Amino acid sequence: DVNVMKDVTLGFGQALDKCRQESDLTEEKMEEFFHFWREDFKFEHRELGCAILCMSRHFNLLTDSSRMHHGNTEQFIQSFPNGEVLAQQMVLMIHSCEKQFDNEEDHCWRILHVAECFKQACVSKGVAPSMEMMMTEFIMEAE
Ligand code: M21
Repeated sequence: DVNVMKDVTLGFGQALDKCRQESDLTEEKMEEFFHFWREDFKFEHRELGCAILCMSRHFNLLTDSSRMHHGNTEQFIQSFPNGEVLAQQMVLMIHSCEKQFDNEEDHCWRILHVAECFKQACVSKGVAPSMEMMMTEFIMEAE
């Protein structure tokens, strides 16, 4: 559900600062990670793919070939409140997106395409959190 997705996004987003430098993702390209859910967000910067790669590594969510580690990813999602309601579905959605872009050899570009595909899947299934929700929670957490 949308609330779980909101929490997972904010949790995953905690690694953004750590990953900015090595991915060259400037604040101009993405201010905060939750902007991912903006309706008009453009998946055009390879740096964002590199940042998601770095963030995923930070949480140990990738295999040696930089594909999603299913078990660790499921556990990561389950570590959030009610995460178990979404864990399997998210892993399946990401995996089906991965399969569509498996021929892309550049990890950063591939992960950027997978991320965009995953977002579209979330929107169609009605599990994408609204920007209003994301911003409210983000501000509350900062206070
Ligand atoms: C729900 C929170 C954040 C979403 C982030 C991006 C998800 C993109 C998944 C990329 C997984 C990388 C797979 C590598 O083949």
